[in-house]
Amino acid sequence: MTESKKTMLSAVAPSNRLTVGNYIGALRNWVKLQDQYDCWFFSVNLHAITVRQDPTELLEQTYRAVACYIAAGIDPKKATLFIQSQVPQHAELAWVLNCFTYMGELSRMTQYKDKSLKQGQNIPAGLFNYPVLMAADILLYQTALVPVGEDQKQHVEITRDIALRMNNLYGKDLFRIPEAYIPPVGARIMSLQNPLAKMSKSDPDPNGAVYLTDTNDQILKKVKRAVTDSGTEITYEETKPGINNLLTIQAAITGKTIPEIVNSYIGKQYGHLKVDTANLLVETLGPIRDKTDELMKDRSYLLQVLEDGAERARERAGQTLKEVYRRIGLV
Ligand code: ATP
Ligand code: LTN
Repeated sequence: MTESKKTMLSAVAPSNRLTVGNYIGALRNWVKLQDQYDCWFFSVNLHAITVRQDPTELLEQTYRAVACYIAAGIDPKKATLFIQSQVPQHAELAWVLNCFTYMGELSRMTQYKDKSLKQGQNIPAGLFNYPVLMAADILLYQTALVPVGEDQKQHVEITRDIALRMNNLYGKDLFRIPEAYIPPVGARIMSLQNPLAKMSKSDPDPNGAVYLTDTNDQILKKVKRAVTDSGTEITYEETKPGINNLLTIQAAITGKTIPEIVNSYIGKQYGHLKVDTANLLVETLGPIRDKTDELMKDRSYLLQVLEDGAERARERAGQTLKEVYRRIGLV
């Protein structure tokens, strides 16, 4: 059955607890699309170490990310769930792809530019090569669709460029050329404290992001304190990034259009919009948080799912890697 379905693959870096940005921009769409595809979702701990991580925290977040996928609605009986470091082919193919990727194209990556600025003098080479490992993640599984938020679009594009380059050299059927799926609404949720910057799980200000581990009370407080704009009327326009962000969160979660939501606030104030958005987030994220906690307690179930997943992943990834080695002339 799964053979006839195209492959969908995506991942989140366990660099911290997941945010509502990760949920709306990525996870939710995996859940929505999962029945139409042969699905592979994983926790990319090798990507997480491109910036310094505390080992104990990293281990915990690596498992928690996968627990979150299941809690958000990914069915582990249908999708293959695994941890990147348990499938050595990712690092192996990444090396090969590194030899077919140009410094110039990597230095154009906006995520690299943003993240390297925060590193001071000593920028890890892994941060620069990050997109190459992501390309290996995707190409190993002959992926058709990669559902991600807008910030990752450029990385899927470089993956396509690398794949096309290698296909031209070694045969058109070596890699399937993947497409990004970017959701029409909610592809870039903004920080609650600075609505001009992307909400990010590694933001040092914990009030900028709603985490999937936050208590109901924390969610309510953070959204009520969200930075909004001058004026009082609730409208969606360029001069109101804070209000736009709250409207977008509501639209993404409820499936209503922005004009519909704006209409429902005629005559109301920013405070109403904040309270409603906060309640909506509590309703949506509360059950995911509780289910994640349950899964984290039942570690043996999670470990079993991941063990099975890693085995399937090694097998699938191994086929592609073997073919790459053969065509390149590697013993
Ligand atoms: P970090 O701060 O560690 O870079 P992050 O929050 O940016 O983390 P990633 O692990 O880089 O998260 O991203 C996981 C997925 O979530 C990707 O598909 C990414 O595009 C998506 N995503 C991340 N942040 C947002 C956001 N603010 N809005 C929408 N989607 C997002
Ligand atoms: N770079 C991605 C995480 C990631 C990913 C992937 C997403 C690593 N490998 C493969 C999709 C497909 C990010 O969101 N920071």
